[in-house]
Amino acid sequence: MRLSHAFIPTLKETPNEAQIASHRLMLRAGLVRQTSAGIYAWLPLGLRVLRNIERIVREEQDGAGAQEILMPTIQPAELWKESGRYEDYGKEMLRIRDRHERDMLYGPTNEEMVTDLFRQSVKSYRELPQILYHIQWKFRDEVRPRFGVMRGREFLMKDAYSFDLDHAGAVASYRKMMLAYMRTFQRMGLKAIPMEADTGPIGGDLSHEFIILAPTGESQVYYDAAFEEIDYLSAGAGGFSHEKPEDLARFFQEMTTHYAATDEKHDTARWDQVTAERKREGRGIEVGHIFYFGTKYTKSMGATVAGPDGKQVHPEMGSYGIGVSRLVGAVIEASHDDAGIIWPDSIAPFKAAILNLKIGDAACDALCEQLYAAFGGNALYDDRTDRAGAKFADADLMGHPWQIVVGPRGAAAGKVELKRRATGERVEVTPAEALSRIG
Ligand code: 5CA
Repeated sequence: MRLSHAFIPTLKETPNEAQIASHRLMLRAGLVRQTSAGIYAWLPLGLRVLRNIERIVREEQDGAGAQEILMPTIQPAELWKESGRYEDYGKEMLRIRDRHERDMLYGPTNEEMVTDLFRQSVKSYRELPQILYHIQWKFRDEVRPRFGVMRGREFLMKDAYSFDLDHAGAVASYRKMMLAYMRTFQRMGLKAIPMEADTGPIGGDLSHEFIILAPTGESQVYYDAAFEEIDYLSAGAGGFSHEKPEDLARFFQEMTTHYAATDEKHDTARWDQVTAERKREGRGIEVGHIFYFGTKYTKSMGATVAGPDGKQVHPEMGSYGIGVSRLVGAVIEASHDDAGIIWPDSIAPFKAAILNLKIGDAACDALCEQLYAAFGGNALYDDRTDRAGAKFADADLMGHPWQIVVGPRGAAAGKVELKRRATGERVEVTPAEALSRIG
């Protein structure tokens, strides 16, 4: 993308309404714009990040054996009347009436709808287990939407739903999803800690929140630093495979042995047993939440399958959410400095920015064009006629992992300056060397 014609409306001033770093930076770097309270339009730079997060979430869900579907945002009220949640959900639910006076709603979550799809089609225990997921916009009429996309009213969620014949199967699905989550967050450069949680309006009796530390988090959290040392991605010794039940058991054991709790579940007696240098505490942001609730929905909505003995049984369910749009803000909370965003490579909107310090200089222009072509669309080319200082500031603000700075003196000698955003480290290299380092 060429910056001279890109729709990336950066702001010099800090917007008044933004109270936290991620909200400020998302507005200043031109990622999003608010269109109503808690509702945002995603502009090209923000959308590219959102898509990258979606891609990682999707790869890990697929890798764990979940199947992608796409359910609508608008749901019929009848389904929610069946489960009993139509009244319970209260004012958070946006209720809509269509031209035939039918009660509809903008989905805040999809337990009812997925249970309906399941009961229409799955008839035998032989078809189990099933894990279905989608990545779809939700609406919750939050009392206090705030902090930009972190607590929006409309937000993008990945929600998965598991169906198993019995409790043991449901527990295996729960553990599989938990492992997929730890892998997902690690790939985004986040240290997310699973913490036992309350189940709230989703219901059930087993639940974990996935929390990352950030000063602006909404709850106080406590955990053992042991979590920070675990590598969920390595397949070798110590790695976990979601296909082996013994690995899943070992994984779950590890996730539940080390201490981790939010304020509500904090146990000072257990916390006192964690040695001082391993204690981590601070504010936490919830980026995911998983629930096991057994037959809550299959019973209330009459979903059954024929069991091995021919008798009808209600499958056991769990649901598994990731705040996809919230993650954009959460990653920024975890990774920024005074100058701007610092994107992890895996979700950055572009691999690199190319800064042409002298537009019109034949050597600079030629070199930049050559580099830009080599990225095949995965670089942002700053081809504006602005001063160098403005280009540096915008590149830092937008947070590209790499900056390739092309000035007239260097270009004449066939050299560029390569800057790593995270460390500030700069080296003078040939364009070929810059490309190979960026990879
Ligand atoms: N049905 C279950 C799991 S699929 C569910 O809805 N869980 S949830 O309510 O915990 O939401 C899942 C995730 O969505 C949360 O962990 C959070 O990361 C994100 N989320 C929830 N509410 C909001 C909101 N108002 N704005 C942005 N993200 C949100």
